[in-house]
Amino acid sequence: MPFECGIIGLPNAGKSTLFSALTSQQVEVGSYPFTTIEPNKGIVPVPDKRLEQAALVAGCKKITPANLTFVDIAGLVEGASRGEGLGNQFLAHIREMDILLHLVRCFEKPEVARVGKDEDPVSQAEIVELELAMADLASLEKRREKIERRLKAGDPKIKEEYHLLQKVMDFLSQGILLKDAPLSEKEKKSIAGWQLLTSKPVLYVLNIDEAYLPEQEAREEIKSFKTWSRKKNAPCLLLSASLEAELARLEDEEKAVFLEEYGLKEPALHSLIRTGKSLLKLLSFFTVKGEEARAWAVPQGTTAREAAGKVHSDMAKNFIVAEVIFWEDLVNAGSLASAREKGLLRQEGRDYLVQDGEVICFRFH
Ligand SMILES: Nc1nc2c(ncn2[C@@H]2O[C@H](COP(=O)(O)OP(=O)(O)O)[C@@H](O)[C@H]2O)c(=O)[nH]1
Ligand SMILES: [Mg+2]
Repeated sequence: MPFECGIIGLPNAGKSTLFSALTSQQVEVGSYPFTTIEPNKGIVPVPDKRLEQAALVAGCKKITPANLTFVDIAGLVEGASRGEGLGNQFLAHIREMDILLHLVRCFEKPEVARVGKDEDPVSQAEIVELELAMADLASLEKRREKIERRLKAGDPKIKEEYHLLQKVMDFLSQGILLKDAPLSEKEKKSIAGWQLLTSKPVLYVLNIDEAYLPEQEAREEIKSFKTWSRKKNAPCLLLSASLEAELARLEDEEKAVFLEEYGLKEPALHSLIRTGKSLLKLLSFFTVKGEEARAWAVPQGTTAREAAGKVHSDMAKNFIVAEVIFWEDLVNAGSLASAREKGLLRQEGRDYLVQDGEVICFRFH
């Protein structure tokens, strides 16, 4: 299953506009356009030039990029944590996501109603984050009741969990999201299973008016939003969703002209995917087998055996050895056979930590 990135934000922030732009955008990787699994879910291939080059020298005709799934989550309204609007249903969707793209409105359009009393982006983002924090507090409250019953029954093992729970609830009550809270690695691991909304990594995206693009550095509300997100140590990207949607409809040549006109280097999708990948702490390894070159996105710290299991569970079970070469060394060698002859393929055991950009041939029984 590809990693899932949920697009959240207030109603009319431009979430659906961005979603359709992202999922209909042809990325220049092979001929694999996005696939829609559900109306609000779109699988987007991760553009990767390294895979294309490795495929070329390995003689693979088919290129299968790694994927990222984007999910357009129905709008959040104030009070969602108390069940307002789509309330609980909406929160359940967010719970399944690996990462959140928090889209914040920063465009003028008098005919499109603003939700939230305050106009400025920071206040809008804070409304959403407060709802997420309240939802977490509500679910932690339920957990606390259960734990208190076990404490009364004299279960000593539960004490540590109870302290952590109190600590985490204190942070939330102070308006600190758990992703920003000073917790130890051990504590983070313990709460990972609690399915909390505010512990998910967040990428802030400011949906700016296309008229602001040339003067974006000068605008106060943009500057203060950037400062706010920097304080939280979170990445923040700027884009115009409606411009991206227009861009997505164009042919390649027209696209280049359009990008230049607005002084943009590339479609926002590319930087979104890059930022998403680094936020998720993912790396890509490649397999070139027969006709197919394929990229696999896995968490940093994945072992050779785990990587094999990603390709096929039997390969992990019957793992013998991984033959590893950095993609660029393969490209320089000209072919897999020549790389092997020159002894450029390293033999690595099951516990070897896979590195980003490696081409791997797995040997198994
Ligand atoms: N000017 C401008 N309008 C936008 C932009 N993004 C969305 N809109 C408009 O805002 C309205 C709400 O957008 P939508 O994507 O449905 O918002 P959602 O409720 O967050 O899904 C629509 O009328 C869009 O055309 C933008 O970047 N610039
Ligand atoms: Mg929508």
